[in-house]
Amino acid sequence: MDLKHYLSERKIFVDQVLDQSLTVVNGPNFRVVQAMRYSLLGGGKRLRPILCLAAAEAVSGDAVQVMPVACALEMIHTYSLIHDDLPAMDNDDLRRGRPTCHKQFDEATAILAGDGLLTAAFFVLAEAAVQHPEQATAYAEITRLIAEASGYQGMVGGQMADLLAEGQPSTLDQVEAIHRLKTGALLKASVRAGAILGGGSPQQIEALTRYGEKFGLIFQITDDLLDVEGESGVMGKPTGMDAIRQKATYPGVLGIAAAKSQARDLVAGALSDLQPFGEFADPLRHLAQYLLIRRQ
Ligand code: GRG
Repeated sequence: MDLKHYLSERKIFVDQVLDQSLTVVNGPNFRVVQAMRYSLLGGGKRLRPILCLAAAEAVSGDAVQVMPVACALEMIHTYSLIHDDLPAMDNDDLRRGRPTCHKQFDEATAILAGDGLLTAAFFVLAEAAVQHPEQATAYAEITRLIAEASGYQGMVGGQMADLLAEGQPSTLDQVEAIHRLKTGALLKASVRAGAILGGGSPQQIEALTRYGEKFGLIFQITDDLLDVEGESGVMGKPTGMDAIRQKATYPGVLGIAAAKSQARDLVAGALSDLQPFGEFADPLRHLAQYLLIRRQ
């Protein structure tokens, strides 16, 4: 299959629905919606929505029904990037090739834009349950899953641990524990949510969740490697920042060669999780392999 074509088709679909899900307003809330749209619609690979769609497709599910979940995942991811870029956290000026939200607007607006996107995500999930009462239990289960993955038991908890680990010597176990929460939890939840809403059997949901867990780790290892070896022009953000901030990273604790080898082993494991699935899981197979060669 042509992964590039698949990714660009899905990205167009996701971008259209995101655009419709957050329309321009003329009221007193104009500025915060403008900032939310600036960050939400200003680029990004749409990896979490695409993983969710691809997992639903792997169990022969309906992509349209999954779209509210895909949108919610991207809203939560974008909120996390806006807040991560703030001066109180990573203090970054560039994101997705453009000024970060607080640079384009101001800090207070960026905090509110992040808050607005986080709450909008849960509005979109609840609205889907209201509009599709026959699927209300599935949407409720997914809402719980996404809340857990993005909150203190997941991404927020991982971000806290990551900040605390700055400048401290770390072991591989510590790095893995941080990244399972900070980045891995939402990626894993993206796959699991697609599998649940797509109507997968319990065995299929568990197999895809194992795939999603490995995907999260591979993503973070390759993200850390890109920070060392990537080109900032291609990535739309500065590189070399992990070393400057003394972050806990895979290449930092393992070295570059061993980090690459660990990523390759995890891809092999992810492919074996997909073994029981037919060709409908090809996008997930190619996505895992793509992580090893991605440049952004
Ligand atoms: C502020 C609660 C809170 C959490 C922030 C996700 C995160 C936690 C911080 C982002 C910092 C960072 C660069 C983490 C490395 C992994 C990561 C999430 C990279 C960005 O995700 P991509 O590559 O971004 O999917 P795009 O722009 O393509 O959507």
